[in-house]
This record gives sequence, structure tokens and C-alpha cells, in this order.
Amino acid sequence: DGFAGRLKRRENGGMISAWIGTPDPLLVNHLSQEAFDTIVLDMQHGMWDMASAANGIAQVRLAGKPAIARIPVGDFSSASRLLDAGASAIIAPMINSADDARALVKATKYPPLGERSWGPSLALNHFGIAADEYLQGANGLTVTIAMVETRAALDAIDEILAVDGIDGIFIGPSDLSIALSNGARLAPDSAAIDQTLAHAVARCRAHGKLICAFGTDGERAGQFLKLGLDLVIAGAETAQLRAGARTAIETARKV
Ligand code: 3PY
Ligand code: MG
Repeated sequence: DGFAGRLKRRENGGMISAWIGTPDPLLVNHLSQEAFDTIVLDMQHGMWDMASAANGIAQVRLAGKPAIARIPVGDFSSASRLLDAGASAIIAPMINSADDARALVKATKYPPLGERSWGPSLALNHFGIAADEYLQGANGLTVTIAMVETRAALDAIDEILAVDGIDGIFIGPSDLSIALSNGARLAPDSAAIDQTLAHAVARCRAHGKLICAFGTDGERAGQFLKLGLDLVIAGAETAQLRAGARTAIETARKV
């Protein structure tokens, strides 16, 4: 569906993705109608299981958009299954070394890059292509993204980026802020995170790979796009829903 190519070209100055943890495909249907470039279904801290995620992916595809899934920590077999269900990209949390990155590639790329097992029946339907075409194209069509959100990952950022089959990294500012403060602070919007991000952008550019990050709201997402990130989150769906509710109540009390 040209997602990988569009990401690399940074059309419209980078992509803005929704981020949904509530395991309801109908919620995905509604948010897909907004001007998001893509939708992330979060299986790490969100409540999706494999069946609901497959239905969620179908709703994103129904809106004509690429779907992304974030897997739970180390759950690389789910990464293959989500690609089989038609995800265009996988975000894997807590990738802390080149070995972690290679294990992720093993599950998400077909030979010779990896050892992804064959069975993309829903993906073939969603992408509307024949099996042999998917086999030839999938390694380039689907995007494998490693989360950098610990000190170990920062130290190994060049080794992780050098792994063939890793298409880019995703910065997790919450975990990174906890790691950088040795557990003292949750500060995803701090100056320390901004410095780390600038460094990560430079390393990704040097390796010719993608850089993405979680922004807590639209303001933060805009700052990330200005920094040159390829894909940003503008807050989770629960935060957006509650902010909308708060505004409606405040407005009603003011009229
Ligand atoms: C983090 O900030 O740690 C993430 O994983 C993104 O929510
Ligand atoms: Mg995290």
C-alpha cells in the first residue's frame, strides 16, 4: 500500500498517527475517519488480544489506511501474526540491543532477511495482492520499528540501527525519562528527552532509517514534526476523548 515509501518521503512533513489501547474495533472505525495518516493498536499497555486486533486492523483498512500494531515486550510471535492479519508496521517495545533487534527482524521479515513463517491470508485480502507478489514485496512493504526507551538501547542505538531489516526506531519518552532519572521521574516532556530525541534523529538520518516518537498531545507532536521525525503520536485515544469531554463540559458551563 506504499506505506513504507510514503513514510520515507515524509510527505506533508511527517505522519500523524492515532494511538488506541481500548480494544474496540468500532472505536477504530470512528477515529479512522479523522485525518490521521495511520492508526496504532497498542497491545503492550492497551487491552487488545489477537482476535480483537485483527478486527481493529480490518477497520483501519476499511478506511483505506495502513494499520500499525505495538506488540507486548518480547512477544515476537505476535508480530508475525499481526502482519498476517494485515498490519503494515510493527512497533516492538524495549529493544535494548542488536540481539533484540535481530530477534524482531527474524519474526517480521521473510528470508533471506529473517525467518517469518508463511500464512498472510488476511493480509492478502487487505492488500489485494496475490500470494507470490506478497512474498516478493512484504519485506519492503511492511515496516519493522524498534522502540528505544532505555539507557541500554541509547548506548546501542547505532548497533540497533545497523541491523538489516530494522526500518526505524520509535522513542518512548515515558520509559526513557524513567530510565534517565533512575526511576525518580516520569517526565516525557523534559529537556533531557528533547536532547535525546535530537541525537536520535541525527543517528537515524546517518543510517538512512526512520525515526518516530510518542507525543503526549498535539503540541508535543508538532514539536516532534519540526525536529524532523517521520511519524508522531498526538496523544492516546483516552486522553483525546477525555480532553474533548472536558472542553464540552467547560463550554456548557460558560454559555
Ligand atoms: C513510552 O513513552 O515509554 C512509550 O512506550 C510510548 O507510550
Ligand atoms: Mg514505553
